[in-house]
Amino acid sequence: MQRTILHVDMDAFFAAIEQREHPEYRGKPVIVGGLSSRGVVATASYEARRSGVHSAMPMTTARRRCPDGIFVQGNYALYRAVSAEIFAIFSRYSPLVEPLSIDEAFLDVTGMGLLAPSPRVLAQRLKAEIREKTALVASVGIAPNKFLAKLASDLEKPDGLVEIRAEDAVRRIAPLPVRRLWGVGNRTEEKLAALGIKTIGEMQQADEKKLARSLGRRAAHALKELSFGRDERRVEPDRETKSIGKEVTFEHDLESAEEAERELLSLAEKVGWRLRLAGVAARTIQLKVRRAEAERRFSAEIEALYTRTPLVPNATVSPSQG
Ligand code: TTP
Ligand code: MG
Repeated sequence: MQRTILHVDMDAFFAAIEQREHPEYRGKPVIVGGLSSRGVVATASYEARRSGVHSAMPMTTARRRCPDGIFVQGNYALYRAVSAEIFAIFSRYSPLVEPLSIDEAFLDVTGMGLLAPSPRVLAQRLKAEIREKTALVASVGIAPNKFLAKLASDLEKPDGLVEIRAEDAVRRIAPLPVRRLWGVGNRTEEKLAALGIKTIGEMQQADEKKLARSLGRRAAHALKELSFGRDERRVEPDRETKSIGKEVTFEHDLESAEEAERELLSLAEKVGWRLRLAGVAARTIQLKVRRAEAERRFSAEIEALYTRTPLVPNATVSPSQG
């Protein structure tokens, strides 16, 4: 049966809440995040994004790019409360709501024909209700599966409402960069570029056997499927937490691999504690290292550290640079 999935994602969530709370911030570049010299940007209003400010950027860079910005530490208790309000609205549109983060979710609205004459009208009502009740703006994607719905919600942000129909999917997504495919990060993107694959359309044309030699059979197959807009994953409302982690930002750079190793051990202990507390085991370990912009001296040593033998059987250690 053809499914109808909505992906809803709030626009500039933390920054939009700040602009709602402080009318004098409206229409201005607002940057929310850690304000210490080591802070990072949590998010930025669309006005600030025009100056090149974005999530996860060091706050010092954001200040340089946007000297006239309004910089705020943020009120996380308020953001969580607003998130709860939004999820309460989602639950009025479908019993199948899968939260993805504080401001986004999948809604399986298959067979919700009684609620609205079409999925588009349903999505318009959802957006209107969010706006009325929270004075915030959401972008919505409508599609026959999760992958396409998430992609669609992002296409015309902010205040987007994009529907990708099954019959148009292959053609609609062909011009987009391969990065849009789920699971394609920096490293895969590079490997694909080496094979001359930059767009989803080129992925559609690619020879799967050749792809498999570079990426492995499973990844090659998964990417081929996605490139044709095929994705069978269900919306899982009661999905449990899939990851447990701990991260810290240091006031001063770590100066040696020994120091890095000590911190790593301490982080690993904390994560281990949380895993035991939750009574779960993990399969994949991801390590995120942020390097000082001007200071890359020890990066090779640290790299050697975190690409060492995986800590648990079957674990994959995937370094990701913040
Ligand atoms: P996003 O939905 O990724 O970003 P956004 O809502 O600010 O902007 P948009 O969706 O319009 O592109 O994340 C939701 C919130 O999560 C964001 O407002 C702040 C927080 N966040 C972080 O704290 N750090 C991050 O690196 C990211 C990406 C988000
Ligand atoms: Mg968002």
